[in-house]
Amino acid sequence: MRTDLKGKWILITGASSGFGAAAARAFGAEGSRLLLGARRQERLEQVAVEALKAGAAEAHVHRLDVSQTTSVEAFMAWATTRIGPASSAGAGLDVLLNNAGGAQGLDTVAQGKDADWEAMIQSNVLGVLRMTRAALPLIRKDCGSSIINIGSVAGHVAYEGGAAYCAAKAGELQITRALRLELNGTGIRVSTIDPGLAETEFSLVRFKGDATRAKQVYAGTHPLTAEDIAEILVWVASRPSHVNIDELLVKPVDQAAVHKVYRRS
Ligand code: NDP
Ligand code: 8X3
Repeated sequence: MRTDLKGKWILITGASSGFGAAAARAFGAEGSRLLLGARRQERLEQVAVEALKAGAAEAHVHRLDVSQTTSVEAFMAWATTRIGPASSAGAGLDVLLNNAGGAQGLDTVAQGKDADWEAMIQSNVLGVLRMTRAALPLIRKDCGSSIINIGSVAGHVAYEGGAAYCAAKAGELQITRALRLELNGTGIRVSTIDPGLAETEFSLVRFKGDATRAKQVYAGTHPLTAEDIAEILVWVASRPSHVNIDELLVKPVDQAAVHKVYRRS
C-alpha cells in the first residue's frame, strides 16, 4: 500500500530555490506538514506561502546553514519544538530531505580556489552528515519514514573542472550507502536521487551570478526541471513502507552521458 504523506512531517534543506522549493510545493500538495531550511529566509517564507497554497497542512521556516554545526543544531532544536520527539505517541519526523548544496566554480584542479573547494565539501558532504546525525533521533522507526539525499550524475562520472564537486557528490553517494547499512533493521528507508542536467539556480550559483554563462549550460537542450525531481521525491517517499528506492539516476533524454548532451541549433 502507498505510504500516505498527508499530515506527515517533511524536513527539507535548501528549500529556498530549485529542487527544494519544488519539493516543498509537491509535498505540500500531498497535505504534508513542512519544515523548511536555507540561508535566505525571505525566499523560504515565499516558498512556505506557495506550499500552503498547494495544500500543505503546515509550513514553517527557519534559517539554516548546513555548513555550520551550530546552525544545524539550532535548526534541529527548533524542529523538535514543532514536531515533538520520536518517542512520543504519533510524533516524529517522517522524511528528511538532504537537498542543500551545489557547485562553486568550474576550475581545473590547477586553477582551483580553496574557498570554493571548502564550500562544496562543507555543504554537499559535511552538511548531509551533520543534518542526518542531528535529525536521526527525531525520525520515526518502522513506519515508512525516509532519509532522501540529493546526489548527482557528478558523483558517478568525473568531468573537467568538476573535481571537487564530483568528489563531494561521490562522497554523498557513499554516505547514503553507509547509512543504508547502518539503519538496516530500523525500518528507516535511505535513498539517493542523482539528477543530471536540471535548470535551477545551480549554474547561476556555480558561475557566481553570471547569468549569461549560466544560461549557456542549458542552451538548445531540454533539461530536467525542479518539478520533475520533486515529483520523483514524492514518489520515493510514498512507496509502500517495505520498499526502499536505493539509488536513482535521472537524466534528461537529451543527456545520454555527462559529456554527451544533444543541442538543437
Ligand atoms: P539551487 O541553487 O536552485 O538550490 C540550492 C539550494 O541549496 C538553495 O535553496 C540554497 O539556499 C541551498 N543551500 C546551498 N548551500 C547551503 C547551505 N550551506 N546551507 C543551507 N542551504 C544551502 O540548485 P538545485 O536546486 O539544483 O540544487 C539542489 C541540490 O541538487 C544540490 O545539492 C545540487 O548539488 C543538486 N543537484 C543539482 C543539479 C542541477 O543540475 N541543478 C543536478 C544534480 C544535483 P540558500 O542559498 O538560501 O542557503
Ligand atoms: C549537477 C549536474 O553535471 O552539472 O549536479 O554536475 S552537473
